[in-house]
Amino acid sequence: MKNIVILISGGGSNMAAIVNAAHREQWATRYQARVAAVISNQAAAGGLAVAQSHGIATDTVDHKAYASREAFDAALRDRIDHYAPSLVVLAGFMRILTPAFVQHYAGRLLNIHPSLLPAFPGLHTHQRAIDAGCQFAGATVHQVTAELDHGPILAQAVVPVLAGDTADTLAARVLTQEHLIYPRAIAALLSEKL
Ligand code: NHR
Ligand code: GAR
Repeated sequence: MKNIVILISGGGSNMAAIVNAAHREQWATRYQARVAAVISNQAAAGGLAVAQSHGIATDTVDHKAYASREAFDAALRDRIDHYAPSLVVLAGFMRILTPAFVQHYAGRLLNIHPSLLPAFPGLHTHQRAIDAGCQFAGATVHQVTAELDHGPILAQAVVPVLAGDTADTLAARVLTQEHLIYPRAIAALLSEKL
């Protein structure tokens, strides 16, 4: 069985979309793959309870308990490797990862970023898209490399920016598309690896 470990920081709706797709599409029989664990850097992340309700193992590695990014990443890596993952999936994970961490998972580390990369890497993507006068916004699934939000693109979805949009209304429109493309991109990757 191939193990998928999902890293979250918050509500975990992308994580839930992946878990639901894995269940609905029977990834276990189709791809010999399952979501083995959900790990958060925030003990209060709402997604942890959602994962537990699906019988998925959960863990917290609190970045505030570590003196440096390197120390946090080493602890996070230990916790992740406990599950011997074939794939590590960032889903609303909010800590920048060190080059050593990224290197350790090279080729098996994915992220979903809420913009049409290469536009708007980093934070506050929706406000930046509105401020720039963009007529379209969206989300990008990409492989994670040491350079933030710059890895090879696996999937994208586009939504319109509508008159009167705020960062929140645009984020909600983008998020509905994230829930479609992230499970699909992971399934495509799993079937490719068979
Ligand atoms: N790490 C690497 N090396 N490469 C990427 O492409 C990464 C990454 C870690 C996370 C997700 C990313 C996003 O999709 C991601 C991609 C957090 C920040 C950030 O500035 C930026 C981008 C992303 C995630 N984080 C602050 C930090 O100091 C903390 C912000 C907070 O806690 O709210 O780490 O957008
Ligand atoms: C998603 O929109 C995701 O793309 C974004 O945070 C949201 C998490 O929602 N990720 C980032 O901004 C990473 N810096 P979720 O917790 O409900 O999946």
